[in-house]
Parts: sequence; C-alpha cells; structure tokens
Amino acid sequence: MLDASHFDDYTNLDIALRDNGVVIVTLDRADKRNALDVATIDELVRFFSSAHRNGVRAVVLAGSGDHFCAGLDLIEHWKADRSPDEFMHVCLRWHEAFNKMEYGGVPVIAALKGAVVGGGLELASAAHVRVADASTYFALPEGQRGIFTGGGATIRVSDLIGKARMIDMVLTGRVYQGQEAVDLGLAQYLVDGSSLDKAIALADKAAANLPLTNFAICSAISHINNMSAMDGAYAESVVAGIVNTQPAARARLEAFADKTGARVRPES
Ligand code: 1HE
Repeated sequence: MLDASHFDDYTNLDIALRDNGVVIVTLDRADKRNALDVATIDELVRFFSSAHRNGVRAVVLAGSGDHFCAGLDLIEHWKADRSPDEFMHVCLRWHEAFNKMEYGGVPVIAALKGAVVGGGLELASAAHVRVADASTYFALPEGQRGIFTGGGATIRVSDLIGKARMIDMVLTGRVYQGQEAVDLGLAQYLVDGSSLDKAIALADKAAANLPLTNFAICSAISHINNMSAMDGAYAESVVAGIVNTQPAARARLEAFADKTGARVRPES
C-alpha cells in the first residue's frame, strides 16, 4: 500500500495513487500547455528519485488539458536571459529527471495527446512505453525557435527514430503523427479512444510483475544498451543471475510446471 503522505507536496504535478501501486503523475500546467519550467523539472526529479523507495510499482505519465507537453518553458527562458553556464545547469537538471525515469527501475508509461514537442518529446522518450491517441503529434521545433535540444533528444529521439529523421525534424520542423509516428517508433501504441485508459491498463499489467523483474526491465536494458556487446552480455548474465533466482519467482515457475500458470497465446 502506498503512503499518500509521500506524494502530497507537489504543485506542478498532480499525483493520484491506485490500490495496486500504480501512480498517475499528471503535468498540471494546462494553461501553459504543460511547458517544463524549473519548478516542474524539480518536482519530476523529486518524484522519480524516490519512486522505487516509496513503493511505486508503475507510473502513468500524463498531461492535463489538450496537450501532453509543449517542451521548455520558453517564456521563463526568455525572461531569465540565462548565461551559457546557467542553461547548462538547467539541462543537467533535465537529464537528472529523465535519467531517473529511464534508469530508475520503475515502469513509466506515457499517455500522450496533442503536442508532444521539443522537451515534451524528450520527456516522453524517457518513458518506457508511449501511447498515442488520434490527437497526438510529435515535433522538435527547436530549429525554428533559434535554439537546440538540451533534454536528451540527441540520444533518445535519435535512438527511437534514427539520426537522419531526428535531424530532419529539428531542421525543418517536420511533424509526425498517427500510424506513421508509431511505425517510426515514436510511440508503441496508437489508440482510437483515450491514451490515458490504455496507459493505465498497461501500467496495471506491468505492476502485476515482480518488482525486481521490472527493475531489470526498466533499468538493465537501458544500461546494457550503452555497453559493448561483450560487456552487455556479461552484465545481462549478472542481472539474470539475480532476477531469475529470486525466491518470489518460484511460485510463478511452479504454476507453469503444474499447468495452472497462464499459457502464451495469440490475441483473439
Ligand atoms: C508556453 C509554451 C512553452 C505554450 N513555454 N509557455 N516548445 C515549442 O516551441 C512549442 C511552443 N508552444 C506551441 O507551439 C503551442 O503553444 C502549442 C501547440 C503547444 C499549443 O497551442 P495552443 O494554441 O493551444 O496554445 P497557445 O495559445 O500557443 O499557448 C497557451 C499558453 O501556453 C500561452 O500562455 P498565455 O499566458 O499567453 O496564455 C503560451 O505562452 C503558453 N505556452 N507553450 C512557455 N513552450 C532543454 S531544451 C528543450 C528545448 C525545447 O523544448 S524547444 C520547444 C519549445
């Protein structure tokens, strides 16, 4: 059971707890199209730094209003008239938040809608699963704004869709949406109805896995992808040594052996 007192001190994030340990985290600045200001990034760092420790089993990351996230708070950035050093530290803080998401060991499912642009796409690409709906569109408008990506797009977006497509998106402002966006890898699911409902259903499934297994899925795969194949195979063996012998897995293995465990079947 999650302790609600761990989650009551947030202003820019709305945090809703479910009985199964799934937490719905909603960017809560709809009037600013959920643009990422310093305060919101701080709250994301805080939430994702403590999610595992606080017993969160899976996260649904959503946006309030019609848009998931409009990226960097351009007004805050413009008014602050930052020095290079100051903005470098802003970006480092973004990386802290997004790395905690990607490597933190707790599944994060992003429920996308409307604009998923600039830093909003950087945020979404740090989630483990992305669900788009009919309104969702992806873009990197940095080129048009006279700036550059700073929240990990050069790593995560190019990882998802390839370097050439990312360069095209930033250079020309190209927008992807619908099935094409899914085919390219910007999202794994496209739904006719609500991306939030689908994301919750996926988070519920993930939360039914053993936490140590999810830790490996939502941390080791990303770490191992940063390694050479040789070192990755070694690290995978070490992780599997720990995860695949966890006592909590024995009941599931036994259920398979005595034929009470679910079989893998194609969807009907
Ligand atoms: C904002 C922001 C923002 C909206 N920063 N305030 N991102 C962009 O280049 C995308 C900029 N935003 C847009 O293109 C549009 O706002 C949207 C397509 C997302 C939504 O359009 P719309 O017509 O629904 O809203 P709007 O009228 O443009 O904006 C409504 C309010 O949200 C308005 O504030 P208001 O006080 O005048 O009511 C806007 O100023 C505010 N708003 N987007 C600040 N981004 C680490 S580097 C990352 C680099 C980047 O992320 S670059 C990409 C930036």
